[in-house]
Amino acid sequence: MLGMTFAGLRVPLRWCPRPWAVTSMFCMAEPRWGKASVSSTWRLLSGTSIEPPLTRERYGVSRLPFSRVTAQDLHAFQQLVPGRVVTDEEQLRSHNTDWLRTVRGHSEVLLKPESTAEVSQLLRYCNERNLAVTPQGGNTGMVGGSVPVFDEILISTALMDQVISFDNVSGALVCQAGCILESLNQYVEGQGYIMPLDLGAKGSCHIGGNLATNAGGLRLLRYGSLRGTVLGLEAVLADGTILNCLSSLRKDNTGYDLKQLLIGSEGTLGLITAVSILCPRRPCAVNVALLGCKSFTRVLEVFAMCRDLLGEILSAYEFLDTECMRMVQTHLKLSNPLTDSAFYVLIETSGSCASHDEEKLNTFLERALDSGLVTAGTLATDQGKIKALWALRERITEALSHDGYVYKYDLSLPVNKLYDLVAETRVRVGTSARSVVGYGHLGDGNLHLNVTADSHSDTLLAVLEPFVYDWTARHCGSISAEHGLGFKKRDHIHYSKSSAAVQLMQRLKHMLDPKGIMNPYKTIPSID
Ligand code: FAD
Ligand code: 2HG
Ligand code: ZN
Repeated sequence: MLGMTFAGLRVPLRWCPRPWAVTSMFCMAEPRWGKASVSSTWRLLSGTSIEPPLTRERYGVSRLPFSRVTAQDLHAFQQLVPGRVVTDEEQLRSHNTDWLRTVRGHSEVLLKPESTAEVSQLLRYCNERNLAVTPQGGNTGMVGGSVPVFDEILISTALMDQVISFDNVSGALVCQAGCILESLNQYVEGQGYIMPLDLGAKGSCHIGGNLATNAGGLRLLRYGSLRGTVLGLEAVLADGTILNCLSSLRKDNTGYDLKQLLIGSEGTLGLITAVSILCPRRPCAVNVALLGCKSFTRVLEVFAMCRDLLGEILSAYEFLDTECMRMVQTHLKLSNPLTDSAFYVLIETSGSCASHDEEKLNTFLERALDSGLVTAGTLATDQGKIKALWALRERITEALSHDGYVYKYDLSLPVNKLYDLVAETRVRVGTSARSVVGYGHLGDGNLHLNVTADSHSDTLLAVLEPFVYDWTARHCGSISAEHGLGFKKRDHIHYSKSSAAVQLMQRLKHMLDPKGIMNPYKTIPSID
């Protein structure tokens, strides 16, 4: 029986009789895949029911000269999607406001197509009439891209939720864009596979929305970005043209790879209607450890050690600071299984051979403790405990939304500089913020810097911006690692992209959507 010292205890690896609150538990765990219910993240998690001011008022935006919806338009929509034209103000309310409750439009109509043909007819009509449109999936986006700024027509993928095919030899899943990520994961799990992406919003976000934002999430370290795992997609362009690139081939170098244009385009180039995606095999041995570190330098050293000693079985390396832990404890009543630490690291391993993973994990944990890089830790033993550990990381966003108004920054930075920005921001804002927290996908070099305050304040915003963007550009980072630009960040694109790149984006946009009806005011600055 292997054993090791951890938090001063010598604990055999397969032995874990202690209650969850005890810090040292070394056991190989059941996979965490599966069982999770399709909870509505939107309903469960959004922090406050208070409506934000209208976007046009808070941000002083001018409406572009699109047509306004008339009774005749509503009649035409009824012909195209009978019984699926929503105009009731109460029903529209949650679709007009983002999950964070920071931006609000005033669309008067939401359309719910069920098929690609219906989307095509709707967009052709809107384009001819010069009516602006906002595609909407689960409305969990973080940058204000999923809700209208003015009265754009909402086109929801909620009723496009059918799996089209699944190849249980290759793992290629083809489905409509409105399938909820968590439902898809449950579906493919039944066949021995998992989805290549996972995020805290899985209970609400749609796979089409995931592609449209090129969502990263918790499995990117292992399975890579959607740009690699998406095999094909189908989209409808502004004029109603159906672009069928729904291939399930691993290799296809015939011409330009058009799907890549749509991935991460945030509804500005077309509406994604179907997706073909490669699912990895469900790993049969999954372990999750939560470790405490005294400093961020140690977090980095543990990461290097992890990569050396865990190699191919490392599937997530996430970090959170002590302020994040305080947030989930205070607002969500989650319990910290460790003694207080300045930093916490959540490590997941996934492999196909439990004994092999066990051996590797033993070596790693032993070294991490002996070297003093880690001060405390716990290894989850079963599905419930694995979920409890993940909750401490996954639910930070939700906890923050209970803390007040949240200023969010989602940055890619060289890992050795990553936490310096949090420390500098803390000093800079002083007492004008409630909290400044840092967490994220450290294994991917992705920092989530969040600042909470009593309410939205232009003064605090001016303290934060352009400081955060300048700092990021100076360190050769990206101002949008995984959430996109949406409404809130589009005018900051120049911090991360050259003028030549932005101009080419504008020309592509103009070519695909000459009237600019697709999600206006978002992602790239308009040409004028
Ligand atoms: P929406 O929010 O509805 O839309 C997002 C954007 O995509 C909008 O611009 C919209 O117009 C466009 N869009 C939506 N559907 C389509 C379509 N079919 N065709 C064209 N355009 C479309 N993101 C990460 O990257 N990593 C994370 O770890 C992560 N965790 C999160 C955790 C929580 C609790 C929350 C609330 C959000 C999180 N996000 C994360 C944000 C993330 O972008 C989304 O959750 C998700 O990818 C958006 O999907 P959605 O269906 O909700 O899209
Ligand atoms: C996460 O990694 C999400 O939890 C959300 O990307 C990050 O709320 C945030 O800033
Ligand atoms: Zn993230």
